[in-house]
Amino acid sequence: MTRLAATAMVAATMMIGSASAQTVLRSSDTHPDGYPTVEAVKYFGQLVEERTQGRYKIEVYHSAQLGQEADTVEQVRTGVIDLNRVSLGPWNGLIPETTVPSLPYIFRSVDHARKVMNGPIGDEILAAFEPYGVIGLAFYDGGARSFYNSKKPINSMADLQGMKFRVMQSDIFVDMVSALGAAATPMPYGEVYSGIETGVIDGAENNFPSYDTAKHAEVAKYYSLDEHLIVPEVFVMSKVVWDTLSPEDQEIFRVAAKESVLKQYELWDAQVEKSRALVEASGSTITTPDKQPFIDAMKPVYDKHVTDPKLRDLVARIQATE
Ligand code: GTR
Repeated sequence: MTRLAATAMVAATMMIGSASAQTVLRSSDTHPDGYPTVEAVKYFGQLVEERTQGRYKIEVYHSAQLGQEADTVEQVRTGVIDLNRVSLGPWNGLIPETTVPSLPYIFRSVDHARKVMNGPIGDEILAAFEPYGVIGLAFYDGGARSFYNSKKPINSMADLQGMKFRVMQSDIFVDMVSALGAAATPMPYGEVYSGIETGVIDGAENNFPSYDTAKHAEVAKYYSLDEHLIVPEVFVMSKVVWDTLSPEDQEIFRVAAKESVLKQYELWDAQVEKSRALVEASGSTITTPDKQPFIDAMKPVYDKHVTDPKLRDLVARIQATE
C-alpha cells in the first residue's frame, strides 16, 4: 500500500468513527425556513456542533413538518421530538407559570417583555417546565400581536363586536376575545389561512412577521395595531433526551441557547420592519385604535386566571420591572 493510500484509509476510518459518534437531534418549528426563530435555533445548532466537536448536530424541521404546535408540545414531552420552538400559549393548560406572560397587556412594550423574559423572572419560568418533562432553554421574542380581519377596519373596541377570531389553543385567549365583545375559535395555526378564506372565521391575531409569512395578509387586509398580547416564544428540550447528556454537554446546550437569544432579537427586529413594509405594499390597511379601552376590558380575564398567590406575585413582579 502506498503511503498516500494508507493516509486516506486512516482519514476515512476517522470520518466513519466520528460520524457514528454523532447524535442528530430534531427540532420543530411551525414557521418557514428563514423565519427569525428558525434561524436562531440553527445558530444554536452551530454553536452546539462546534463546542461538542461534532458529537451533536441539530436539524431544524421548519414549516410544521413535525406537526402543529399543540401536537409537538406532547411529542417533546415524550421524547419523540428532541427540541421544540413554540409559543408559550400551547403550554398554558399544562404549566401554570406560563399563563402569566400570556396575559393580555401584561407587558408595557416589547422591550419590557425582553427585559423580564431574558432575566431572573424568565429563568424562573423556564425552570417551571422541568416537572412536566421538558427543559426550558430560552425565551425568544414573539413581538406584539394584534387583530386582523377580512371585513372592515377596526378603529375601536366597538368595531370588534360580534366578529369571529381564531386564537391559539388556550383559555386565556378565548376569554380575552370574549371580554372584547367578539367570539374566539381556537384552531391550529396551519388552518387559519383557509379558515379566513372560507369565512369560517373573520380573522385572527398575530405579529407582523406571522401575518406576512403565513400569507394571512392575502385574505385579511385589515390590521389594527391594538397590540393586546406580547406572548414570548420558548425554546425547549425533551427531558428524556436531556438526561442522556453529560453535565458538561448540558452546560454547552444551555449557554448556546442563551447566546442564540440576542441573535434572534436582531433577526426579529429586522423581520418586523420587513414584514410590515411588505404587507403595506401589498395593500393591507393598518389602523391604530386607542389601547386604553382594550386594557380596561381585560380585568375579568385577570380576575379569572390570576387567582393563585404564586401567579399573583409573578404578575406584580413583572409589572414592577422597569
Ligand atoms: C406565532 C408564533 C407561533 C404560533 C403562532 C400561532 O406568532 O410564533 O409559535 O404560536 O403565532 O398563532 O399559532
